[in-house]
Parts: sequence; structure tokens; C-alpha cells
Amino acid sequence: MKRIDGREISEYIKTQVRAEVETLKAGGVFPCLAVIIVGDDPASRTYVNNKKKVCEQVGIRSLEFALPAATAQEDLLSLIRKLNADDSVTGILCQLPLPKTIEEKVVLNAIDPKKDVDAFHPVNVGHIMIGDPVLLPCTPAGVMEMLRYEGIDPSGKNCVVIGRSNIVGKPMAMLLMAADGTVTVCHSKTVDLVSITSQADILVSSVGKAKFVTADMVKPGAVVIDVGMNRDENGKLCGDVDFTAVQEKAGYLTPVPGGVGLMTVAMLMKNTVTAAKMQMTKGK
Ligand code: BQF
Repeated sequence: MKRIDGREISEYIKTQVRAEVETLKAGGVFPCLAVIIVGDDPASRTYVNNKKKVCEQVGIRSLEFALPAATAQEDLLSLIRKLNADDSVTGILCQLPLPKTIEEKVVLNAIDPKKDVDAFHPVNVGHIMIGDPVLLPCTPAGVMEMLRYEGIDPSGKNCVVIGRSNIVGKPMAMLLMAADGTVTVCHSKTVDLVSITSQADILVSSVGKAKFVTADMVKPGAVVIDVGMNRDENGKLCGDVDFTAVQEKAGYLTPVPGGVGLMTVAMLMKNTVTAAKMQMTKGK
């Protein structure tokens, strides 16, 4: 089994982004990412800190807007409208999940699609769906970069995605399809999951359960991509894949931590550069 190293590949992406940021700045364009966090979920805090740290690494300015959990939806929306109108802000993201009192859809719809670096706005989702993406969904795009870096071409391969979320599963299926993969999406209502996953040349798991993907679910030599972000019985960060068992059978495997998560943040930086460029060329 070859371990796909998220650290190495994300550093490769960040080096490219750093160079692009330099060029933009030399031309008077200053990418700036506004990160909104509502409430004090510890995982969300960690993710926001990761994003700010990586912004610094690549020379992108970041602004944090930390709002209390009790923030009214209308107040969050007015912050977003203010950031939409601010030409010095080139990217906006609202860390998910939001408190239950706030309707996620309304918030995501409020972000200017040109500044929507998570690519969650319906306009950007539409671009992804028709195979003409403008801003890429960060996690699925990160997975595609890992495959490309390893020389793995999805064309004609059986690709199986477990999970159908709007953030990972659905856009992942779209990108694999756009790369000419034959894609099957499995989920909680799928009957006989093992018979489907064990035919996968490329298996992407985004379930949210530790040790969900066991060796019997994996085709010998398959590429296994672990998008899970879970805690094991000892509170340690782990993915969806039973790493010890699956590493004997898979051809390639991504670790957690040190895998897809790092790529998600690196691709966010790439989107922030893309968004800054669009605001430069398409004159507002
Ligand atoms: C690593 C996320 C679930 C729900 C909302 C590096 C991150 C994670 C792990 C990170 C994630 C997961 C993010 C590692 C951002 C990825 O070394 O393995 C980076 O910061 N992520 C998020 O913003 O929201 C989430 C997972």
C-alpha cells in the first residue's frame, strides 16, 4: 500500500498559491479572506484557526468575525451584506455548522457568489453540476488533487462515494464524473453496501463513523480516500477507515490526520486566489 501524503501534496499546492499571491500583490491586488464563526464549537474553532494559519503561510490576509452563538440570523446576514459590499474583502466563508436557530441555506444564499470560496452558493453548485466550475468545492477538489498528484486517472474507473452530503458526497461525485469516472453514490439507505464498495477502483468515504470502512469492503489494490473526521474510543482524531486492516488490502490509502483535511484548507487558499482574480478582471 502507498500512503497518500496530504502534508506533501498540500505543501505543493500552497507553494503554487504563494507564488500567485506574490504576483497578484505586485499588481496591486490583495486577496483577503473573511472568516465568520458563530458560537464556540471547539472543532469549528480548530478549523478556523487552521484556515487563518494557512492564510498567513501563503500571504493571504485574513479577517475573523467571531459572533456569539445567540446571534440573530438577521445580524449575521447584515454582516455578510457588509462584507459583500466591501471591495477589500475578496473571499467570504461562514464556518459550518451554524447554530440551529439560524437557517444555513439563507446564509449561504446571501454570500456573493464571486466571493463564495467554499462554493456552497446555489450558483456555484450549478456551475459544478454542469461541469464548468468557477470556484471548486474545497474537499472534493482536494481529493482530485491527491489523485492527480499520484498519477491516478479516474477515467473509466469504478468510483464509489459513500455519503451524499452537499459539502462532500454530491460534489465529489460530480468531479469524479467530470473526470470520466463511472460513479456510484452510496448512503445510509443503500442495500448491500459491501457488494458495491468491493467493486470500487477508487473508494471515497465521507460517512462520519470511525472504522466504518473495513477490509472486506475494499477491492484488492483499490485507491481508498478517507474524508472522515471522527474521534476514536480514546478521543484520538481518526477517519472512517479501519486503517490497520485496510492498509493490507488497499493499493493507496490516505491517513487521518495528515490526509484530505490538509487538502481542504489548501484548496480554500486556491479558491481565495481565484476569487480575488475574478473581482480584478470582471470589474466588480
Ligand atoms: C489534518 C470539517 C467536518 C465538518 C466541518 C487538517 C483540517 C482537518 C484535519 C481542517 C473540516 C475538516 C474543516 C487536518 C477544515 C478539514 O491534518 O488531518 C485540516 O481544518 N478542515 C472545516 O472547516 O469544517 C469541517 C470537517
